[in-house]
Amino acid sequence: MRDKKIEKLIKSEEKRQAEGLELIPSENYVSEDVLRANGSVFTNKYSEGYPGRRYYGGQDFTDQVETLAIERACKLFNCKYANVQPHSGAPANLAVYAALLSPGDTVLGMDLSHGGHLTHGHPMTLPAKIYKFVTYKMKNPDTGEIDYEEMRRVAIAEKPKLIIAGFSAYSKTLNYKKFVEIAREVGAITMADMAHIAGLIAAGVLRNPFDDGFDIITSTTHKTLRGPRGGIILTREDEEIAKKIDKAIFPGIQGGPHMHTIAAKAVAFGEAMTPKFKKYALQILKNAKAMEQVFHKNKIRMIGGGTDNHLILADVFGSLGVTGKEAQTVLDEVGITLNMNSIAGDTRKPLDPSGIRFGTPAITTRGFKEKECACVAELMIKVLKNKDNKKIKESVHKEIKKLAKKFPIPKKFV
Ligand code: DSN
Repeated sequence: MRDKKIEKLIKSEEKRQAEGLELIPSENYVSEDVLRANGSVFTNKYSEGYPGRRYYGGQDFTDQVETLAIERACKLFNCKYANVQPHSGAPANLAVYAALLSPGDTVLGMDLSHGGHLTHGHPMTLPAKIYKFVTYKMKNPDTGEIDYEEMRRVAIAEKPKLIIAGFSAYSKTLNYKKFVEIAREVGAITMADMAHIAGLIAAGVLRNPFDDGFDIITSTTHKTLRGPRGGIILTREDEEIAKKIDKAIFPGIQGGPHMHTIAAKAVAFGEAMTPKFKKYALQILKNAKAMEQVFHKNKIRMIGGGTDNHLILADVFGSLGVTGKEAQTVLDEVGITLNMNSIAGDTRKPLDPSGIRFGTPAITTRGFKEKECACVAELMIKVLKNKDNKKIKESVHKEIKKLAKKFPIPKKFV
């Protein structure tokens, strides 16, 4: 590469990823095939519109790429319509709102502090300035069960047009049937934002919200699904909704689709259809359970009491007197990357909350099994309990580097 400054930074990031352990539950490593498609000449091409209906010439191959991505997405998630153009999860969610709601309409989503996502109505986001968001919460953060009675009461009182199931920091199982039941009672459309668990749903190891009657699924493509940074919107069977969503993405909120990313999405969807991917998804769950058990054994409080998916939210301040920020920093020092996170009822500020959020998608891609994951959990706790002990931190860092060396980031998944 001629740009030596950027080349150096790429190499440094490669080294950081290779030598450390990635526990941020929304991150993963892509295959060299996904990287190749993402870095391909499709980045040069403009193709506003949809396959067969474009506003620019020269679309012979872009049309084929996008059609393949759509077909694979539909097959993977068992639905009729897919829009593969969203640049990421936030525009995917915004497009659904723009397609189906009028300004001032009400949306019911999970409270951010109980695990929901910013795009489900945080006051600082654009959607919250256009629509009215109301929330549901967990009944009890120690079991993680959603308060469906309260959700129903809010839905009847507020008459939302859209009800969202989905999260970015929730480790338990949502009862999709209950969502659909409540939505039907008040005439709302249902949308599942499955960004975090898309890979687990694609592999069939977690339940597909479409099987319980959800109308729409939105997702990113880079988390457990292990594709490029990007988004998708899926519609089970309603052609009218699908048409409105297409219009909302283009020309509604986006211009030219990123065809290189769409090519990479198609590759990732292809990889996710393989038996190997199913095995990978199962291992993600087993690995998260193995980490959960170590945290249990050490009496560290986990929101929801543990995990049913790929992530764990631990109350490190309540259990160990270490703040989320301190935990994130000290674990970074020993080569473990995760993120601080607010927990339900947190009395601390978001920039130094009580919790940490971590998960197993990336280390499972590296080949970690239960044994290594339990070992990582033990090492994490050792560091958290000895955060000012230089010697202990140095020895843990050595262990982490050894593990990273033993399990290099793979290039091929199928
Ligand atoms: N930033 C993503 C996450 O880490 O969960 C969600 O958008």
